[in-house]
Amino acid sequence: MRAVTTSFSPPGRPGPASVDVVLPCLDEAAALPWVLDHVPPGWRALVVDNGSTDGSDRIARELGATVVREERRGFGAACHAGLTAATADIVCFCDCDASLDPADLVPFVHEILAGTADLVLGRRRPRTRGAWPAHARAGNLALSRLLRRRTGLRLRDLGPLRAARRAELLALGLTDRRSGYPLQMVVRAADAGWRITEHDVPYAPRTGASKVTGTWRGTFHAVRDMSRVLQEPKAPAEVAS
Ligand SMILES: Nc1nc2c(ncn2[C@@H]2O[C@H](COP(=O)(O)OP(=O)(O)OP(=O)(O)O)[C@@H](O)[C@H]2O)c(=O)[nH]1
Ligand SMILES: [Mg+2]
Repeated sequence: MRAVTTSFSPPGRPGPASVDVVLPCLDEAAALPWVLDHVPPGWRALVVDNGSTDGSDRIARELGATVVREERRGFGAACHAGLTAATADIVCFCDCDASLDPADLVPFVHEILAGTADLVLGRRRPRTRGAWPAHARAGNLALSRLLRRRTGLRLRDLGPLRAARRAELLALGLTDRRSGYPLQMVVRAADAGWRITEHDVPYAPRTGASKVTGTWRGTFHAVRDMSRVLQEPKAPAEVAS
């Protein structure tokens, strides 16, 4: 079983940091061994399962992960259940389909610990032509433009690989429980004045069957949920006392 704390600390910052990695999981039995093997030593893997029928929960448990059960379907419901269950200072998110390497989160966490960013995002760089369907890539680019109009942020992706501090994430009060969750996190963080950075990460073809952006139905729901998030009014600025 993996320990909860990790021994690294950035230069000039002594002491261990604790990191939990939230891994939303719906029928990812084939990908789980690779994903969990790439979680950096000392970090805790929180696999959030809701009704997988391929034994994902059992496999995750056998491989040493902590399994969180979330009855409600939806990507956001899974991510938020993981965030709520986390106890570490820093929480990371990573898809559980082996398209992204959890080890790529290490420099993200260093950046948070160094105090140079509040939210670090991975910009997906496809390794092969099939890794990221054209319609998903185009949709993501369009969303990035809308995000820029809404917040002024110049991001080139809204990637699912990310790191931030747990208490601050909870304080954002995220409400979306479906595909809009990752976008709502960025919009609210930007509105709250967070420093948000983006770094390239390799993006591989997923292991196992596509569920969201690889299908038209999934893409339709994602666009609908995200449009809703972008229509949310900006939270009123806090009155200085
Ligand atoms: N627990 C839980 N996990 C989910 C749910 N929907 C998606 N996931 C997981 O969230 C991660 C991202 O979903 P993906 O299906 O990879 O979505 P995507 O990357 O947009 O598209 P594809 O890879 O083409 O399916 C994966 O690890 C899924 O297993 C859900 O309703 N509940
Ligand atoms: Mg995927």
